[in-house]
Amino acid sequence: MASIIDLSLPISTLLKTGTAAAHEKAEHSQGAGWLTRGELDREEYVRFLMMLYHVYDTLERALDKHAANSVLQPTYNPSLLARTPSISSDIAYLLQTPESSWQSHPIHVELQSSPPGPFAAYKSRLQELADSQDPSPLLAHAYVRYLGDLSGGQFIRRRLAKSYNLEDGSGLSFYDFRQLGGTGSSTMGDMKKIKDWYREGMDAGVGDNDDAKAALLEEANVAFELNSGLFTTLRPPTGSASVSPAQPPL
Ligand code: VER
Repeated sequence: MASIIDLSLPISTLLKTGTAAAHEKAEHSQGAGWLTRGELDREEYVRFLMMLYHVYDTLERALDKHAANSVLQPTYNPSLLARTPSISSDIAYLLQTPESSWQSHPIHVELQSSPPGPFAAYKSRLQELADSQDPSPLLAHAYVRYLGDLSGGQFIRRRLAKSYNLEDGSGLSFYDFRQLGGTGSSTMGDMKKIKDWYREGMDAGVGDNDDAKAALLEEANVAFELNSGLFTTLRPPTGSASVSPAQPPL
């Protein structure tokens, strides 16, 4: 049953309540389970990071390009939020290659030559918004990724550290954030402060614009769908009972 949406609420509240069902679906998908339980084969986790690298690269270039947009400007803070550089350094660490050369690794070459449909769809949607007259729906994409990384990401980090032997923190910089207004690493309390700052920024940028609120809510649900799509591209863990037939070696 369609729920009634009260557009007088601030966008931060609308996004949280209006994407709760899509969050539930993404969180409980098979691929999310493999990821969060640290069950993905190490190479498959790297392949997932490579897809995220391109998603963030497309998103963050678009946010740079439209930094002055009034809806996007209050939450535009690449030195705090940008994930492209940290994902690149994690991939290089996990593959034990210099950062300048992971893009020629066979896993990446395969991803580029035959990109899975949902991965291509995610990048296309972001590029379409980057190129459009009204790029403000990019805020919905930034919200879905960054607030997710600042929330569930911290739980995932602990599981990955155990599974892939990364307990000294190397290879996990994707999940690290600087403190708001500082240079040190964020604790969970600092992450909450960043999330509150982000919500305030969204509310300030969107204000009382009901059309913008409705468009952002719709786009945030699209963003969750695109993330669920990415999870469907994950190859089952080779130790899993659901591997049938056996996966070819990477
Ligand atoms: Fe979510 N998430 N999440 N999440 N998340 C929280 C908040 C939150 C969790 C846990 C939590 C995704 O998946 C997971 C998102 C976005 C996303 C908690 C709070 C787990 C354990 C998983 C498992 C994979 C995914 C896939 C996404 C989107 C890419 C957002 C945007 C938020 C903030 C909600 C808000 O507005 O406060 C414990």
